[in-house]
Amino acid sequence: MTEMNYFLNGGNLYMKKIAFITGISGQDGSYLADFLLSKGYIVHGLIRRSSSFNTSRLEHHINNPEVYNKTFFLHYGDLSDYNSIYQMIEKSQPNEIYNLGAQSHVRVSFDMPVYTGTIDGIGTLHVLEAVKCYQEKYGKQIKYYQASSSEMYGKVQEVPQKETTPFYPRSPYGCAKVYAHHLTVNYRESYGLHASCGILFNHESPRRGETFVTRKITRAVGRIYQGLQKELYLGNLDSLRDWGYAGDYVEAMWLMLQQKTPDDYVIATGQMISVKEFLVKSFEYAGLKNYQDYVKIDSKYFRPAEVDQLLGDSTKARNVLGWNPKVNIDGLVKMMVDHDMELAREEFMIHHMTKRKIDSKKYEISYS
Ligand code: NDP
Ligand code: GDR
Repeated sequence: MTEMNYFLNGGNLYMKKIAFITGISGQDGSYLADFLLSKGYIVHGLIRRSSSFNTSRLEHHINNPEVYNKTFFLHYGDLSDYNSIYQMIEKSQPNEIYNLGAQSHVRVSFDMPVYTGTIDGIGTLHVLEAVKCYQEKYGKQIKYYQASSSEMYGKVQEVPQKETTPFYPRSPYGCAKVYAHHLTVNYRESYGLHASCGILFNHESPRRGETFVTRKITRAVGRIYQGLQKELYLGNLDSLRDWGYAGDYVEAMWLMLQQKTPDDYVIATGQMISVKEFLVKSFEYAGLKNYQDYVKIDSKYFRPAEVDQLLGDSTKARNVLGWNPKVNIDGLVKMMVDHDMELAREEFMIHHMTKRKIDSKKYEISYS
């Protein structure tokens, strides 16, 4: 234990809280790491070995010598590998675990159903089992957060969806998340784990993966504006989603683990718009009036079964956790388009300086 593990408050010395995050290199994991470090936590994260860099969202911590390997640590492991999970828990001795790691792309889950089930379903079981074994061995409680999803509601049984709405998943991803959700509830009821599920509706940001529809759109807007891309290929424009801002949603995860009693909560804005409306808002905000001039439909982006609409009722989270989203849909569009206009401007400058020919197809083709 070094002085980094303690903090002073009112003349008293306190231990810093320790958090362990799976999926730390993803959108939510990176925002959660920022949030917990700002609250004085020591943060440990699981990353996968990859042949290329997969830590770009964490560079600000990795490049900060005040933080890296002092209050912010990364460890190699994989959700498919129980051993790596248990060892990491033993090594970091966390107070809180946030299980955010997943194959999180719904369309891809139809191509890789077994892998998705293994990571999102059995991977969750690995973490829960490791927490249970650690608690039994050391007698120390670890609070557990499970990244459940609005995709569990799939073919929605009521509108809006709340904690008591029955699940009807429509993809291997949704099915795996239902299994992981029920496992978490079961470990809470069977072994008394302080385990909570956040049923989060879609949340986005400038750090959103570029094959999710909102980011795919805002990236294209920036590149079309700069003349780097001519067309944007999309699938179903009629789906309706309740889109919020990821920065707001990670706060809700943390609030759940600060409660005396574990429970499950819907986290959503309560506003729903279509993919088409998101398109119009993004193109118009950038000053590109007619999205139809650029957008083409490609059937490869359709899913074998679609989730037509998702709208969340987060009354419970607002009342019990005191959680409220700060960013609405227009704020989200502005934040993402502003960011991606700047990114595309930098890309254009690189083309300009290196006199490299612009290959618009390079930006137009994506797999999901
Ligand atoms: P991302 O896809 O951005 O991040 C997923 C993370 O999981 C990445 O760090 C990824 O690592 C990691 N991961 C993938 N496979 C494995 C594996 N086999 N072992 C260990 N880690 C793995 O997802 P988000 O940040 O958007 O979402 C976080 C969680 O919340 C996920 O569980 C997702 O299903 C869930 N969720 C997300 C919602 C959203 O709208 N964003 C809504 C509801 C739930 P790498 O960087 O190497 O790929
Ligand atoms: P979703 O997000 O499936 O809701 O899952 P995504 O952005 O992939 O799709 C939203 C809707 O847009 C339609 N769509 C397209 N989607 C993608 N990815 N690419 C396209 O070109 C395209 N064209 C239209 C989709 O059909 C869909 O209806 C996200 C993930 O973050 C999950 O991990 C999370 O659990 C849920 O949100 C809540």
